[in-house]
Amino acid sequence: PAPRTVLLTGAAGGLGTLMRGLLPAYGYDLRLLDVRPVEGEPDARTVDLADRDALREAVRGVDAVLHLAGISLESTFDKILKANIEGLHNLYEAVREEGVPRVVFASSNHAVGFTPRPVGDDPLIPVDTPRRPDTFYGLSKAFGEDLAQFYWDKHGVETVSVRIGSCFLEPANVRMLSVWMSPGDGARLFHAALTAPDVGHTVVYGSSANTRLWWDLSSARALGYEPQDDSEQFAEKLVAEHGELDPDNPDHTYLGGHFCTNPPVWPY
Ligand code: NAI
Ligand code: 15L
Repeated sequence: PAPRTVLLTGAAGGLGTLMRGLLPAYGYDLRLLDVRPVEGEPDARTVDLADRDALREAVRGVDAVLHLAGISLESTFDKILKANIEGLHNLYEAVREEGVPRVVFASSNHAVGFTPRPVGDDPLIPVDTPRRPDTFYGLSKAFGEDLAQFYWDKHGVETVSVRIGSCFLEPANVRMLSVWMSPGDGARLFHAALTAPDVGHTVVYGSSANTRLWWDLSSARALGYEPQDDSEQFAEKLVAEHGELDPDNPDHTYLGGHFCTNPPVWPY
């Protein structure tokens, strides 16, 4: 049966806000959770991923968890350890104990950020490319994918790990022309990840069908995802502003872009 009640963690964040706007149209009844209050949502649960009891209560009775909560930029190892590594373990323990069948995990392109971007006729980057995290943040996403595999093999909890590119209203730079996921395609992909049968643990890249794509979307398409958008509509303006990808610029060498050299830092 298609999941109906979904716990959306990280509901106060940028992607959480976009998805709580878009996913109800697919028939989901969203239960919201974040460590911060969620604006305009008095019923949202204010819960830290460190709080195992509250997590267990939050996942009770849901059909799936869309897990977006956590530190979404670079930080100290200690902070990443708490929120993204221990926090993820706490969530999966709650899911296992309460018998929730599926998690959709917001992984990131930064789990493979030091992979050279394809140039010319290079093949698209496959999902089974060796992981090459570009930050402690990316390292926590690589751990998260392994944790998801472990909970499938050991406990039968299914996960789709989505290596999200850049999900914002518009791509903000030339690199994002390759990795952009429109919010509409984000909702389509999460819906596919929540509903496709027998996913075990599946890793997919999360982006639109961009003309300048760097990675292989076939595992996402195999879930039933049909992207509708292409960042190319923004290319002329962005290229005029910033120029094409410069092969001498280290920020343009790797998939993870400036996360490899000078990552944006989590402000809290
Ligand atoms: P965000 O930083 O706007 O939202 C993350 C949310 O998680 C925040 O509202 C924050 O309060 C919450 N959070 C942080 N620590 C928490 C804790 N200990 N307990 C409970 N809640 C906690 O990030 P954004 O952009 O919305 O991303 C959502 C998820 O998707 C993150 O896991 C991020 O790593 C991942 N992602 C996002 C991408 C994007 O393009 N937006 C790209 C790749 C991955
Ligand atoms: C991420 O993983 C970040 O959470 C998001 O804020 C973007 O910076 C994105 O990657 C990106 O690579 O553009």
